[in-house]
Amino acid sequence: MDEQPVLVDLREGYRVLTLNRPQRLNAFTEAMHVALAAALRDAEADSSCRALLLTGAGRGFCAGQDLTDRIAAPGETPQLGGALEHHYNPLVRKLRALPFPVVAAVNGVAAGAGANVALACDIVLAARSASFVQAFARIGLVPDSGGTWFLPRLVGAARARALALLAEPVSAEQAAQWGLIWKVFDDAALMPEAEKLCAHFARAPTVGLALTKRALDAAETNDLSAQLDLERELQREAGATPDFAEGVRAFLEKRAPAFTGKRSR
Ligand code: T3D
Repeated sequence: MDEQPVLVDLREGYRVLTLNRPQRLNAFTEAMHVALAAALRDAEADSSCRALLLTGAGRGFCAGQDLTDRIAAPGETPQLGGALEHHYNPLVRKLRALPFPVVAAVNGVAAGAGANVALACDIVLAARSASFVQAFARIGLVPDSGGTWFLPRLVGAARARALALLAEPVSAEQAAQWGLIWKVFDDAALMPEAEKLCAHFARAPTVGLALTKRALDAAETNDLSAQLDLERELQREAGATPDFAEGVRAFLEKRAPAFTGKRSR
């Protein structure tokens, strides 16, 4: 058993979570899911945490489900629905719903659920040597962890189908050109850039950003009229935060704002 399948590092205003099974390219086990879920809960419960950075130890980001846990005995039928219900789906829902930005620093290959967990993060950065593989088709599975939802929205129907049906790796450069991810950095620059981004978010108007995440997620299903109503409600909430008042004051006083990320006046 791995000592610590997820490493948690506390920084000023944000946390770094590192998937830590490098010998298996950080493939998910039950223990890793449990540790990651606990780390996400702790981050959410900490009011001083205003951003999260998710990365992988060693040369990979995450190779999806650890397939050594899926070797079926003769006559046994694997029950994969349970793993999705109890682990992968709650993980993706939690990443989307966290009330602060989540940055993925994809340091190497991201395959299967590992690729889609990265895509569930708010901003995806990747090392030039990284790649993204919808590996499911190679083993007879369906893209999960939101893959069938994220892919067409991010890269369009034609590319989504080819990626899902062929399971060909996409380089980090190609992923950025297609809009699958935000930016690519030289390998050595990835973590400094990702930490810089999180440090920026740690000083940002956190509540406004959390409400923006909610608005963008809801826009996937709302029609324009419903979305306008939602924007009105979320703007009411954002307008009541101390950070809005500070943002306006700072603008008028021609100085940098000192946002606190606090919820209400
Ligand atoms: O089951 C459920 O709960 C349902 C949910 C499923 C979600 C999923 O994620 S299904 C998809 C599972 N993942 C995969 O199918 C990917 C399998 N891995 C690969 O295709 C390749 O390893 C990569 C493309 C990711 C990287 O290739 P490469 O050549 O850079 O590395 P490698 O040599 O294949 O891997 C290095 C080691 O990691 C190797 O071990 P070894 O030989 O050095 O002892 C390899 O076996 C191990 N490894 C990589 N991925 C996995 C893994 N071990 C277990 N499970 C893995 N997913």
